[in-house]
Amino acid sequence: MSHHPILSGFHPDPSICRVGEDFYLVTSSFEYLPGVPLFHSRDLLRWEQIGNVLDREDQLALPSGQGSGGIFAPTLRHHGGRFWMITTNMADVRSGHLIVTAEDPAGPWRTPVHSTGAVGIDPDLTWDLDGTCHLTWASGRPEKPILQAAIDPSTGVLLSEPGALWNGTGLAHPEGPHLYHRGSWWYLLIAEGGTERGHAVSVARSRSITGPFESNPANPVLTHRSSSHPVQNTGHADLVELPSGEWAAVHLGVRPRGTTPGFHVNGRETFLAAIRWEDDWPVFDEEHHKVPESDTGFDEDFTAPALHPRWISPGIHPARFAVPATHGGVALTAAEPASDTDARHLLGVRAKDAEWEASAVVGGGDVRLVLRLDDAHWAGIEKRGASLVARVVIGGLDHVLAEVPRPGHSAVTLCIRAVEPKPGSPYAGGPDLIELGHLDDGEFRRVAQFDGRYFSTEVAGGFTGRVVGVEPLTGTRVIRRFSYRPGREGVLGGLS
Ligand code: 6LW
Repeated sequence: MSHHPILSGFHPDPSICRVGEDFYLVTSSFEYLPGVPLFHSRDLLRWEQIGNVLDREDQLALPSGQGSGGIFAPTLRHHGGRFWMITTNMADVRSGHLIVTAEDPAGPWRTPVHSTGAVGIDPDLTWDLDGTCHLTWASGRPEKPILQAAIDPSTGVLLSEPGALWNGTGLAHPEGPHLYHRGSWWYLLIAEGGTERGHAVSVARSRSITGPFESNPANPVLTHRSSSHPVQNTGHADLVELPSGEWAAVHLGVRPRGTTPGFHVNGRETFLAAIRWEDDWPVFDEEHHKVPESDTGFDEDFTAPALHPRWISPGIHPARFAVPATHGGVALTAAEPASDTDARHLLGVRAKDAEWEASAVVGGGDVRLVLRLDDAHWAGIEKRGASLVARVVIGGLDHVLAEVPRPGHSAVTLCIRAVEPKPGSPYAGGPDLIELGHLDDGEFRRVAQFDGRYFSTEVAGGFTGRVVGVEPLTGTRVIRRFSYRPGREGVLGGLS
């Protein structure tokens, strides 16, 4: 298996569909807005983000502080000349799943309808050969974990009583169901074991989309549990048939580093596998595709008329507080009342690499460049008045690591780096070392450093991953430029 994800950074619960020669993929987004990032590819290896499905307030509004609530696993399908996306807003889970549709995947997507009466997570839409649409989802109830009902996807109205479809193989948390038709079989693919180190994918088949389903004797068909594989937690897969008639799978995985239990910091990422069919059962071939390292670096001067879809904010659409600045850059207006610890108006991007450097050229006023897992696990370098303040918040701990005079010139380049810890150093057991500082004529000047394990999922918990971005602390502050550079280019070497 290529150890490189096709989507690095926190892009969990992938769902894929194909129209002609074009592949489209969505992932879950939790507390961040816009929700459900959407990607396009023609070779399954290189993906470009073409938007976010839930990019308007009339589609999705999330109260702040959702953390790993908000938008859970989506399913993306194409039927009847239209794209369909279904997911669950955990802040409104009792209303049922949220369904939107569009002709153009880049949008606009319609205002959602809800599958009232179908309560749970991980919804899937599949059309039977007679055109009937079936909603299948995870109930969260161990006695009937996977449920199904016929549905009108344009209204969300259930057209049959929900019924139990399959209980899985007995592992914990049967979820993430998807259905596929091949030959004379219907296949039901699920995730089991929980999204941690025991994660797995299992499959059953039936002559009918409504079952009864028989379990594959070779289950699980994908897992890395109890292995030394560098990619762990593999599970939550979705299959797609290629124009050639071959099949492929996308699934989530994590890349832990450091001492036991291993710390993954960039969330659950999306990986690719080929599918072979043996005795009419799918077999995951993880060695087939050679996935290249993705080019994750970018420089943003905010001159484009609209923000790039990579920009996200917890609990608020970025357009609510980020507007083009008069003389270039982007103007970010602080929340009122601001919070001294919680992200209220953070404009951020997903961290995607083992080593990276993020920098922001900021004008006057108080701003924070922050590396964040959630409101209780973040490290920041703040420009406050005449000082630069390096600070960490971990659980109830809120600690200033160091404070130094800020550089004299009007624009300051705040900088955070994630670097491999030096062997034998006090940080060697962690996944990385977080360095907080600023760039002075391109040279990194460190103000403080901290063990990166405290900004990992194994410490913080949750379903997201690291996000790095800028938060205005007071008033309206201009970010003239933001750059993210992966460390593999060697640009981080040799700096203090
Ligand atoms: C997702 C479910 C899961 O909906 O976690 O562990 C939820 N698996 O499939 C959030 O990713």
